[in-house]
Amino acid sequence: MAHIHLPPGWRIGSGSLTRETDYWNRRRFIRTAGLALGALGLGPAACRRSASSESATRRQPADPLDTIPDTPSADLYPPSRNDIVGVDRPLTDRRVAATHNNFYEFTTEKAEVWKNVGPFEARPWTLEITGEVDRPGVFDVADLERSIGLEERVYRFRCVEAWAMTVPWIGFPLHRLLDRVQPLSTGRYVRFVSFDRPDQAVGQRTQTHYPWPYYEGLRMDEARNELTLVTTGIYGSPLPKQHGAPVRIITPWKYGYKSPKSVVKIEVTRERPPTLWNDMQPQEYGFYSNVNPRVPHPRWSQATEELIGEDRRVETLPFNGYGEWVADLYDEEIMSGIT
Ligand SMILES: Nc1nc2c(c(=O)[nH]1)N[C@H]1C(S)=C(S)[C@@H](COP(=O)(O)O)O[C@H]1N2
Ligand SMILES: [Mo]
Repeated sequence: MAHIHLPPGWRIGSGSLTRETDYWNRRRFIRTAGLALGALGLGPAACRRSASSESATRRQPADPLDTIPDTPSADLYPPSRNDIVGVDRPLTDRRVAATHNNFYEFTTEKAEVWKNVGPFEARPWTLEITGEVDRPGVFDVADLERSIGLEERVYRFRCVEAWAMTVPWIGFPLHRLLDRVQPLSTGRYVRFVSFDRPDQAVGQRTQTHYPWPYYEGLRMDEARNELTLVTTGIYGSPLPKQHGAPVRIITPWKYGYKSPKSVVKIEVTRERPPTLWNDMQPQEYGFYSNVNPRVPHPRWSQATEELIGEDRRVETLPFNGYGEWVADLYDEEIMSGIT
């Protein structure tokens, strides 16, 4: 089968490509006409934008690390490291991580995301917390960082495409935030919604076959697990925009797409919320999406992974190595297939 839109360096073993985008790129190829019309329809928005003032941050960044927004809570960085979770791998190079991103609101080209985030205004930022909670509210992210406090945690991170990195995230456990809003006993799941700003995110304008905004979800016990991190920084600094500034979720035992970036809303729900990748491709992406070397993706093996920037492959660990923290949350049925 012909693969369209090949990025360099992502052929694995058999020559099959391990990309979440493949399916949709094939569809896009077929639907070129429709896409072109979609792009034309965005003319007026583009005109409006060029009329507004072009500040330095809106231009194409000169450097991949030139994408950290002005952060009112910058004085909190770097916080001290919390070592309750050990890690046995060297840290991924900071620049490698900052130039190898999945953030489809901008582009599906990993190496190009940082070049496209200039117009994205990531600070100031508010997070709405709503749904089955006693004290819903709209919270300023800098206020949350200051009042809850920050810590650094080094976690392995595993994308479903079989690449992995090891990075020092900064943030606080999601359970601390949930305690603030006091979920009701009817709240059994947590839903996350990313931003919807086509005027600031070129991929949201041009890739109209994705159901923006990005949405994800966790079961309440997963959300309250000690490992689940509300993440506002990486490598000692606030998050660069390409990593999901100013606030994203990290669940290190799950495939990377369960870590929504630039989240604007957290909703506690009674029912299991739909998730973007599961809605688009249920045969390939489930709700739980725990890292599991036993269950291959329909288009590639999950037995090993490539450490980005290191040019080597290692065996994939069940739950990405975090089984002692999370294995008891799941039964065999959840772990036996694409769930
Ligand atoms: N809003 C949003 N969140 C997202 C994505 C995305 O495209 N949009 N991609 C996901 C995927 S597939 C991965 S692997 C990680 C990548 O995070 P990183 O670029 O910081 O390494 O972000 C996840 N969160
Ligand atoms: Mo991913």
